[in-house]
Amino acid sequence: MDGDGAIVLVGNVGGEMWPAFEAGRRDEPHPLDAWTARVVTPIADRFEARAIYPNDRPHAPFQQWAMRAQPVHRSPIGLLIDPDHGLWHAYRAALVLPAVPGDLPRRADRPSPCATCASRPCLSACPVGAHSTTGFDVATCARHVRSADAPRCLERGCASRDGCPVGRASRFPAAQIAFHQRAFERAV
Ligand code: B12
Repeated sequence: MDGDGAIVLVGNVGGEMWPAFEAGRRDEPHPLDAWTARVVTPIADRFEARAIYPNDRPHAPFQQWAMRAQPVHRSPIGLLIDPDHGLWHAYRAALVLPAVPGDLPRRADRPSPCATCASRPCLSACPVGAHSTTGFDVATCARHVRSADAPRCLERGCASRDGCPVGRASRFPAAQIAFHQRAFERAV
């Protein structure tokens, strides 16, 4: 971050977060956001940091911060792609630190896996063609997700995200995929 401070991003990769969330989950609105805040707040307090969350308004530029922090790149479908974990990662919080710690890891320099992907299955996998080189047609996606039409993207997850061959070992478990799809269905 420019200026005196630093931003540390907190994220999840693959399914490793899910058992901890399931164990700490409560019956409350936005349970993942609420659980994240319970986990992150004491850490932020310890470092005298301010916590920002991806769904805070106005939206903070998490993807831009992430591209500065680690070798992730914009994929053709908008999600950032990680060379090892593909599309199976997300951001849960950002800690705004009052000073730059001396031991922050340097950003590694690795090319985007999309640069050598000729077939671009992420752009052709959507059953209703919601992803294209011109952007993401949210309304078309939402209509299909809410319908009873096959494939049932609501339970099975986004076919475009799943169509990417990179980082398959980090694919989210079924329960995590279904949770995020239901949240997406409510958001759009
Ligand atoms: C609004 C939003 C959406 C909207 C997008 C609306 C639209 N017209 O495209 C909706 C609700 C549709 C959406 C959907 C999803 N989203 Co979303 N979304 C956000 C959110 C909350 C704000 C984006 C924003 O405006 N940021 C502010 C600008 C200034 O910051 P930015 O970094 O520059 O943001 C850029 C991106 O938004 C990008 N962008 C443009 N078009 C699209 C389209 C898609 C699909 C995505 C993901 C990004 C994207 O352009 C912006 C400008 O540069 C971010 C969190 C955040 N705070 O960034 C998550 C975020 C971008 N989403 C994320 C995810 C994972 C998803 C879903 C896969 C959720 C799911 N179902 O599991 C889906 C994708 C659905 C699909 N089929 O592809 C992740 C991406 C992680 C990654 N690896 O990159 C983020 C970062 C949240 C997180 N917790 O990590 N999302």
